[in-house]
Amino acid sequence: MSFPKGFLWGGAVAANQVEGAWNAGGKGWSVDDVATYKPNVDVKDYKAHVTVSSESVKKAMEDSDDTYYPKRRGIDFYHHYKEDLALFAEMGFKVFRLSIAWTRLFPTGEESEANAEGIAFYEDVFKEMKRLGIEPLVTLSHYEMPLALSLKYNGWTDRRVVDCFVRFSRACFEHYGKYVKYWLNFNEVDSIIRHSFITAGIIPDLCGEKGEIPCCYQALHHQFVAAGIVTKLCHEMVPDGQMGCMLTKLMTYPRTCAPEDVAATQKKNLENMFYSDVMVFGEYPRMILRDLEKRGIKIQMEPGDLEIIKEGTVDFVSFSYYMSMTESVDPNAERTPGNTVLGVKNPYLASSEWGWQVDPVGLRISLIELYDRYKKPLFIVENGIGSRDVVEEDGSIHDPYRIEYFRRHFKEMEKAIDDGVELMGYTSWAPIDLISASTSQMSKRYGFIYVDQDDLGNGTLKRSRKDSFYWYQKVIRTNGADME
Ligand code: BGP
Repeated sequence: MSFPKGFLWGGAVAANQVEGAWNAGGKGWSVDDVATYKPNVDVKDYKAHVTVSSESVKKAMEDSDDTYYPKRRGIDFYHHYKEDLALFAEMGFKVFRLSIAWTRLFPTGEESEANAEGIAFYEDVFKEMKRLGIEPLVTLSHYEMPLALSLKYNGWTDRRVVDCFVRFSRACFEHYGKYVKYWLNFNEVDSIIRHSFITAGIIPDLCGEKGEIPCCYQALHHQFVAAGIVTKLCHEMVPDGQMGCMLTKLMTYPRTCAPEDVAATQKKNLENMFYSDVMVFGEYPRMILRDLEKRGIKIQMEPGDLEIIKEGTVDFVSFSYYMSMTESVDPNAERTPGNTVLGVKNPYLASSEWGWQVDPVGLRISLIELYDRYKKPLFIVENGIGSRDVVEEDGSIHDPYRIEYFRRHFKEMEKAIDDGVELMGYTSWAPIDLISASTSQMSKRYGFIYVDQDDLGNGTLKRSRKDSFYWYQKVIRTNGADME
């Protein structure tokens, strides 16, 4: 068996990492607009890159020089979207995943009406996609909270943000429901524990005595409630609308077969899947609630919350997959970074320059595990490798390492499909070079399309096709039959 007919091949980006034009068209400040590029900080120390304080946010807002705030400029997709979509169409994309910047529609998050210019921008984007025959897959929230909500309410820790998000989602369904059938609620909903600011607008020093972690769980509960409400809304407002959840699939193996290592690994994997468990099964897992209780973390719930969560379960399960790691109870075990995590090194795997361990078989294991657990169609909505590329004198870009990464992962997807997994589609991260979510680097490149811009924003923004562009085009054309 090979890839099913109609398999949705494509690519994925997020508004804050590509659009730029951060203050154009009536857009308000978003949390990403204060994300800082830190050239002197080790790129493997992800925490140092994603951590903020009231002080650093204030300093960034006062800084009108955008050099060290790359997400403000992105790759200027805002003005290049026609050219970029044409390149995706040339590769044969069936689907393109993008997000809607909340602050383009609601600059502070609290306006009663959506900003007309913002509405018009995405409408044009979707019309162009339809013209090109590319199906949109839209993430409602991909690290794009209005900064005003973060400063006023400490982000999602405050219940009132649920209403703001529902108003935003309603506007999206109302205006774009005729173009968009596939929706995702929160990108990597589990990431709140790893970077609470970009995921949920939480500024740790505003959490007071309570501390950051309890704030994260409270915010998460609000996101679960919001997810339940908007899933129902999507079903009511969007013809054939489907809502998916989205998790970071952090594959963890036991470092040894010592039962203690296996037990520690099991705990880690259960914690990783807790978020999608809630959105698929419509209830908090008992063991997670018990764990929170033991840690003294109390979530404030309002009457009716659990019913909302129960009634608003998702239609499909999507996830990102980049790397795997191992777990060990040995405190001296050597560690390595992954996607905003620190895990124990696996001696059988090679790592990217950023320390992420490349593990295609782990993708197959993840697909089987998630399908067996949820029995819902799966969608891989992020997968790729960040690498430095070299532009040759003649302008060509040879990236065999990228082709190799994708080929090995696609072969494992094919095996999982052959084993019976229902896989709707695949969107690579990212089809075009963009600003890194964690380190705000431009030089950590993921694309099939090269963008001429460096970490400080120098460059012409010219788009060029890498070798991998033609390779992915062939894969799509043959629906995965030719990966050579
Ligand atoms: C995921 C995020 C993306 C993306 C990707 C790669 O966790 O959903 O936004 O950027 O990771 O991470 P990075 O950009 O840090 O290399």
